[in-house]
Amino acid sequence: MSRLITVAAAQLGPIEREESKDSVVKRMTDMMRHAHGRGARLVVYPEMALTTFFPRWHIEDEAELDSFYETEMPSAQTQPLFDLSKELGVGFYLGYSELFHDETGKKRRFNTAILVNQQAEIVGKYRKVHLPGHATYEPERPWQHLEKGYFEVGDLGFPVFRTMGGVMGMCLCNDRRWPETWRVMGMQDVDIVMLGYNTPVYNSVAAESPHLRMFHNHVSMQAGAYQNGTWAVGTAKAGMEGGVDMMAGSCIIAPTGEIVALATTSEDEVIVAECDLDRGRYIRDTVFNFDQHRRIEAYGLITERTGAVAPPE
Ligand code: CDV
Repeated sequence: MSRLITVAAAQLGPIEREESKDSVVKRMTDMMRHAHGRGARLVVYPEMALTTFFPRWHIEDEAELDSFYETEMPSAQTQPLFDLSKELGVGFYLGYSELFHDETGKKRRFNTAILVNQQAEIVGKYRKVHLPGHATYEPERPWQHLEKGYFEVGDLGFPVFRTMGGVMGMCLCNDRRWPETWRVMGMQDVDIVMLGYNTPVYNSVAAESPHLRMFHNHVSMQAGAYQNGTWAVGTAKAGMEGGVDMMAGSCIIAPTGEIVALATTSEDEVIVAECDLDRGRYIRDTVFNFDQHRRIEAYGLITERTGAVAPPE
């Protein structure tokens, strides 16, 4: 039996600080309809899809900061996405900022993604593990990247979920640059890794051309896909947002590492590809047959050591 699923990446153009969540959700449901019209049964939205990328600002007012987070999912504001998902039979990946109080009453904040199936049920959750940036205000930066201050490190690992005819995995933005992210899901026989990203076109702390940054964006995902024989869907929040130019380049990547669909704008844009979930099987059975070829006795440092240590001179 063939395992085909048509997948869309629904890239969002800029979301300004003042834009309401209702307005953003309307843009997202418009794209879900468009994707469905092109045959998609699964739509991947960006990281922090419901708001502007607020970690670029040092926000001292706690109430204002909280306004960027979701305390329930679905909520009245996000319900239209779930209603349309059910009506059309389209699953989706959604990145958002999660806020809740734990059993001790402590406020918890995570950079989160959920997976919703074609019956509009939440079937998976992921909390971002690799948080880039810094924890406190750094005046020398042209813009802030306060993810380490606004979120805790994800506490769910990299789970995968058997749904919509395949084994589905999720990560978020900076995670895509780390081979460990991909391999942990590869070790669970993942078929599609979905991820949203918010990446400035320019590096605020080092000289790096936009061309090189787009190369690193794509090469990370292409390598992760190929080395684990999995599809990858990377969806940007793009364009000039809050005075910072954000990278586009949303793409769907085959298990061969080839980009099969690529966004050409920095605006709201839907790209679509038919994904054969068995396309990567030959890779997983041959060159990356983990069971035959991995040598875990040589990989100990990967989990024993965090930072690199050079041998003595
Ligand atoms: N949202 C992110 O995780 N952005 C990072 C930037 C700051 C480098 C990224 O890896 O794209």
